Amino acid sequence: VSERASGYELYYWTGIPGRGEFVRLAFEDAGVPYVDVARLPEEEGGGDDAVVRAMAGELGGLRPLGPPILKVGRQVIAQTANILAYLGPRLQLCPDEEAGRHAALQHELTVLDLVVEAHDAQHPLGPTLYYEDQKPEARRRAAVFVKQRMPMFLTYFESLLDGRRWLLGRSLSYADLSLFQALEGLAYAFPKSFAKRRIPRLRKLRDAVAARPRIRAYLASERRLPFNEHGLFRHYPELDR
Ligand SMILES: N[C@@H](CCC(=O)N[C@@H](CS)C(=O)NCC(=O)O)C(=O)O
Repeated sequence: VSERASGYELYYWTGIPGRGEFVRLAFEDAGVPYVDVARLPEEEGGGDDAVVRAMAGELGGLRPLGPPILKVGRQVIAQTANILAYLGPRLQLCPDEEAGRHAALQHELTVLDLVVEAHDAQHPLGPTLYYEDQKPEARRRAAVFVKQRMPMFLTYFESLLDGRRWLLGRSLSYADLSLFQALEGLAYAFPKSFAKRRIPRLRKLRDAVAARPRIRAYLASERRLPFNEHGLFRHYPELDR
């Protein structure tokens, strides 16, 4: 199947893994081709302008507030968890039955809550101010994040994995891939605090995802964007104490 023929078009900013990465990991693990539209050459319709146009409603359908945005035929779907709930059964990355689908979505939303708190720990006054303009507030909020909130989320996920390989049991779901990405992000942003957590099952899950053949190939490819100080997870050593 050529990328175009699979019909999946992802719109996300070019310079950061961000929330687009949760969607990419699902496609990559499933081995289903997708077009990462903004990362095409500009003469082929790529560039961040493609995302801006999608946010302006040029794809049709419901106008999304922000990326990631998925276009499938004439359907346009936004909100990370919503995109994954749509893709889950189609990519065989969650159970088909209703209870299982909602369990996967519940885990996904919890992972994304953690992601938002990690981001907000570094931007407590909101995303419109630069980190440099909210450093004292970030120092206070990040201290609470690494001491209380991050451990609370990690302990919760660790306890879910008691006697299970994946969040839903024997089969991997898109929520496991997202949890992997959240753990990678926390290890990047708060390396010292993260290293101190006693979370053997989560570390095993992280290694198990990274070792999946398609994910391993993806992580080694140029498609995988490194974390950096423009994204959701940033490394500011002064906030990692
Ligand atoms: N809850 C939404 C959040 C979407 C969102 O905030 N996207 C960011 C990029 S990660 C964005 O650029 N939003 C547009 C803006 O804030 O201008 C989701 O999970 O998709």
